[in-house]
Amino acid sequence: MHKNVKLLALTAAAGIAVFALAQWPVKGLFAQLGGSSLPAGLEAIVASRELSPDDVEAALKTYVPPGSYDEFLLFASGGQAGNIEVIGVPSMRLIKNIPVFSKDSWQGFGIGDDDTKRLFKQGAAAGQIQEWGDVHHPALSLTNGQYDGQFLFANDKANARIGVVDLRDFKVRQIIKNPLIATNHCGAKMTENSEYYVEGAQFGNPLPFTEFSPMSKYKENYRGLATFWPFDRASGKFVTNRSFTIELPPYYQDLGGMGKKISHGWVFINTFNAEMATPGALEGKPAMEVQVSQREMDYLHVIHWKKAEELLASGKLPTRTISGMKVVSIDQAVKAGILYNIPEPKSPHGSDVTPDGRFIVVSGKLDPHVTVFSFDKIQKAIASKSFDGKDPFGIPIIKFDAAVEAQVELGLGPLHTEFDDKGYAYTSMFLDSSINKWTLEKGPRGEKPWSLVESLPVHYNTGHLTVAGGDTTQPYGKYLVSLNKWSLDRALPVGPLHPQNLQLIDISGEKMKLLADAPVVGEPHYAVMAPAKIFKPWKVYPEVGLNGLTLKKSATATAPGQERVARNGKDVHVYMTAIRSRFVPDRIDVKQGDKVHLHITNLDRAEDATHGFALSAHNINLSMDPGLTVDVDFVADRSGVFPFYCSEFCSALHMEMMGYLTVAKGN
Ligand code: CUK
Ligand code: CUA
Repeated sequence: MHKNVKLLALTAAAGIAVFALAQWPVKGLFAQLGGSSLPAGLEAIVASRELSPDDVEAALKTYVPPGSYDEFLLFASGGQAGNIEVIGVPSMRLIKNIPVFSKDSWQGFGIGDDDTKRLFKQGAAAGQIQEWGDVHHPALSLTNGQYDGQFLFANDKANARIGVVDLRDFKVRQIIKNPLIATNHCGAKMTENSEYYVEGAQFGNPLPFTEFSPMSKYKENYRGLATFWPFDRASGKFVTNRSFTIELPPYYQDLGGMGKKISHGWVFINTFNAEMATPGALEGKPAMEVQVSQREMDYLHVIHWKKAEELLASGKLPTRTISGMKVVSIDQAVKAGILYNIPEPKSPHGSDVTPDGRFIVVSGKLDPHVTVFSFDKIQKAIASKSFDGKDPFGIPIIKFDAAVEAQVELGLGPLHTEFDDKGYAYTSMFLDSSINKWTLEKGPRGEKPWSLVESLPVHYNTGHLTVAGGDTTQPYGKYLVSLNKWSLDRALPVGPLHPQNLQLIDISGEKMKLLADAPVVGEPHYAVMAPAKIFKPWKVYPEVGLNGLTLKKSATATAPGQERVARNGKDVHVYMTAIRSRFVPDRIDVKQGDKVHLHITNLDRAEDATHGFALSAHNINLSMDPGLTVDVDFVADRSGVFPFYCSEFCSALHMEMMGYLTVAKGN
């Protein structure tokens, strides 16, 4: 069956080739395949759909026949939708949504269950539960600088939080909130062996942000920072009480590039607003966009975190505790030789380290070049104290000329850079709306070093781009996805809010080739892409009665035959099971004012036999994957009769999988 499909595709390609020979200028694929005969019908399809040879090639390259799988998985940030979308490449089909900071009623995430309540509580900001997030930078866990397929991390820019997704079941296990800062940005990048997740602040604020200080004291009292959160692979969690923070100036810390191989132990975080401007439009101040673009140069923070870690371990680096966080002051960091600045051109954004760890590529949004710094030169400059004075906070400024390796003129609005397996770099050009391919120190095909090779238009205003493995020590290459901010004419009109547009680009050949448009939900920022085969997710949970958050046997798991209702004063505990196609018990009779604790165990062991639990008028929908026990608490505060039912169509008798909650009037 499968073989036949492939055979058909091949014959189709060959057939189309003949047709193409007759109709269009012959190129690439068509030239190679010419001479075969065209199966009946295909010629008509190509003609009626007005497909060009390029279209047909793109179709054949992205087509994944029904029942077959994609080669890569793309984890794309959903931006202010607070989620991560899992997309198959090359088909660009959406395979899964992972809710991280925002609710998702399909997965019963945040729709009443106790586990999400606990998660959201971990992520409370200034004491308030936040039910959404702004995901910018997904990151995969690393072993020796390469994706290991175990964990996925995502930052929430809006609330300075980080979520951990366990890739055994593609679910969130932990949300942590940085108590010092209101917003974060850089982070989302792991050190080489997932020792630390590095979180950088975005907008300056007093430390902690819950302390008020007037704007007029911005320089004195506001700060930025970088927090190093140790990750414990065994428990799959951040060990928050072992974190350390390096205080930074109140410039806006932006993207960070993580050192690799020879530069392992260092992180390179760019900043903007070295002007330290503050808003005040009504007081006659220029707009922030004007104030923040005054200077020719901002600063790239160069941080030796490995040395900080060692000095902290031996008690040689003094810290103070703020809001429970261990903080190294700027002064101490400078004294210890773990913090430097390098000037970087106008409104920097991306900071990306080459796979060999030798170069750091930064892009100034208002500079037509990308600037390439050499790690080796940075080390020499530090050793020989090749400094250009200090910034207003006493941080030594490494001489630009002493650190720079090359400036490559690429065009307008360079943002982010990634690398392929052949030695090329690719930069997203926001203003030019293109992906620009360029050479590093060697042109893989004999091109000039440090020079633009090719520019491919994208639609439109690309933000990030991602190459498969493009931020690791060993990129896979083959595909590049451009994550575009505007879509304009790229999708059928569906109202003034357009879908965002991802574009798949084939980078395996000499020339880049645009293969597909893929509209998505939410603002796409960064994405990471890895071969599907490195992921080994469970098909069902390994045992029955697991708690979905701890993955340990739930204290409230209920075995078949053990279903019961246990009343203790006003607390009513219902130990329920779900199996195709019934709930036991299927009637819950309580009095108004009772507190109901439902504990539902899905006894099914079959793959995909998920049950839902939707309770009318109580804002509750649970999703119980096979093996899970899910808990929900609520007060039966209104009298009435409320049906509940399974909200997953699980069997022929799914419609009958229901019950009633009856609430008698209290007295
Ligand atoms: S940022 Cu969105 S395009 Cu938050 Cu990574 Cu550059
Ligand atoms: Cu269980 Cu439908």
